[in-house]
Amino acid sequence: MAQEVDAPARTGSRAPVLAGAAAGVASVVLGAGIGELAAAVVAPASSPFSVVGGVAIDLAPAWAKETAIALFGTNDKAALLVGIAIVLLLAAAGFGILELREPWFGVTLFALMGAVVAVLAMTRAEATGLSWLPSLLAGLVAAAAVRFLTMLARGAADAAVARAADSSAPADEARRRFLIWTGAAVGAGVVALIVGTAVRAGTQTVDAVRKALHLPTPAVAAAPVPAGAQLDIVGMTPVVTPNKGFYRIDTALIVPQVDPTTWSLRIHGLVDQEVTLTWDQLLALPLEESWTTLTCVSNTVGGELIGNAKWLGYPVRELLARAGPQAGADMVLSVSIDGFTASTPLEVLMEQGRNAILAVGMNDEPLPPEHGFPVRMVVPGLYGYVSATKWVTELKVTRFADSSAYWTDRGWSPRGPIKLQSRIDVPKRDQGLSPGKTMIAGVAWQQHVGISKVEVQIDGGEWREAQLATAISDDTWVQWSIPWTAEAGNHAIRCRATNKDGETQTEVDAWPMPDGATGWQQLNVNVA
Ligand SMILES: Nc1nc2c(c(=O)[nH]1)N[C@H]1C(S)=C(S)[C@@H](COP(=O)(O)O)O[C@H]1N2
Ligand SMILES: [Mo]
Repeated sequence: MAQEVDAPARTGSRAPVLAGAAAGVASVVLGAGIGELAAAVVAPASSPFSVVGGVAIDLAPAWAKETAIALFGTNDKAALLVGIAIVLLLAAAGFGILELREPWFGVTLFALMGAVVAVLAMTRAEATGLSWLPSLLAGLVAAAAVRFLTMLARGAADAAVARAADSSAPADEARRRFLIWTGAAVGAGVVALIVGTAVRAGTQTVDAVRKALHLPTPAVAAAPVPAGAQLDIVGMTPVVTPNKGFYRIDTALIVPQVDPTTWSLRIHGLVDQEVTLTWDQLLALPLEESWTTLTCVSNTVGGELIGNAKWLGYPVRELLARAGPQAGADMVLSVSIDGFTASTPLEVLMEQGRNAILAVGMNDEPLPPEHGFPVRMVVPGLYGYVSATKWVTELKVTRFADSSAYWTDRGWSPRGPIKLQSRIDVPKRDQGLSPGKTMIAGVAWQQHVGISKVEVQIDGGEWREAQLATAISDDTWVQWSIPWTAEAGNHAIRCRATNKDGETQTEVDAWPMPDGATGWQQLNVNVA
């Protein structure tokens, strides 16, 4: 009997594993909450979660990004954060169990974890002088909490043993104390997390500045959407994508908050003279409107990472001409405030007939924050990863041989002209169809080349030519439709486009990696 009482008093090994795990989890929730709250106050772009997430995004191999987008689409960021939270909770449970067995081990691991994330925070493009603080604080708070909670857990275990030996010993007082403090740690952590998120949304947002903005009247207005560009077919994709529904792809876990009054663009590198442009200077220039359809290189055949908007901006070629690109330069590396970069061929940006712009407006509004406010690049005919830099602050004139961009370093092609593609939008994949007359319709695109023909094939039969709607321009997608008398049964619908150079979309399937997907979309429908 005496032995049984002694053993736990010395080492606490009687305390159940579950108590250690609970202590660890509660400690990390408290630490993370305090860390996020501290970040909201001192370094909003360096919250511990966004640092870890940012590092994970930058280190992730290309196939992992592809898989994430394939599985979660534009919810890939939420999925990443949930993944990080799960890993963190599991690790914390382990640290708690360890601390219970071997005092100071869990404490050390939590403190170390905080220190590592603090160091990582200082390596990020968003780093400011205090970016290390939130993560270090998070680690230290979690370390202190796990020390305290495991001491309570040990006390509870000892009390239980003592009570088993002597039924007159005090009841579950120690156990209650452990549970109350563990619950309090979780509660305080969750509250800190919520308050931190609210504080960040309140203080960091450029929304107020953006809402108060009035963009200048364009010097060159875009022609209105031609009558007949939008097919009147139920379920048809809008030919102009509303800003709210526009696909979003970027590596930013927290949307960069860039104040236009402090924004500037620096053009440097292989140029005769460096040029710096402020927001006021940019808005004072004769701005031009243009219609351009953006497409992501990660878009799979039949995918939805494509959208069309009316952009307002200033031609990049005019700004580059001021700087004077030097002989030998063949690339412009556009740099975002968050460290993202894109490599665009210099000759494409200098082309007279190409609406390659520094955009400030999207569909008659200032750019939405998640689409690059205050300034981004838009280049018709190139995938977004090599042209459409959001929150852009720098244009470095250089050579493909000397510099490489964010995705090129991760295995994607340095150049990314958009490939010829077409998509079936109606009927919808899961739409029930009854036998009889119906319409098949969709969109086709190869920006800056243009579409001359779309054909549709049912069940491997003859290719029939669809009717093209009026295109807004060769820089946008175009809608198409074809009538079909559907008979009962299962059917396979395929489509393929031909561009204005006379080339027809290849049947050969290719994955998005490294320079864009190819192949014919096939939609299987059941008519009953
Ligand atoms: N700063 C920054 N700009 C970026 C990216 C990014 O990750 N960071 N992604 C690019 C990619 S891959 C695409 S497809 C387009 C998408 O623009 P959107 O989100 O406005 O649709 O932005 C481009 N610009
Ligand atoms: Mo993209």
